[in-house]
Amino acid sequence: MILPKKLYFCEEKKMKSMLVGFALLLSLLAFNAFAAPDQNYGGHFGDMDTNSDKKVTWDEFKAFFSDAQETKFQEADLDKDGTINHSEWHQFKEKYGYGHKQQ
Ligand SMILES: [Ca+2]
Ligand SMILES: [Ca+2]
Repeated sequence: MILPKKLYFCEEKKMKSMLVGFALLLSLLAFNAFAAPDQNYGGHFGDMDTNSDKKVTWDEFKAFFSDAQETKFQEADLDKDGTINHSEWHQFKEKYGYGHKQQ
């Protein structure tokens, strides 16, 4: 079926407003994800370091925390060598108040 040109134009406009709506919805979802409370990164270093090389890699980190954020990993990696060592981990936990519950 061949549509008149004017109708094509209408459809295109509709598509555009749908796309705008979709983009709005996506940004709302993104905002909600951002506003959601942080995961509690209160793990013990030894539990995260599954191969016991005294370094926690991103792979170990995300295996330990199911919804780990890479930004948090990078933040904890103070010397930016791509792994988290014991002291970096403690500084990270202290900064956010994770852990240090049992004393
Ligand atoms: Ca390790
Ligand atoms: Ca590091």
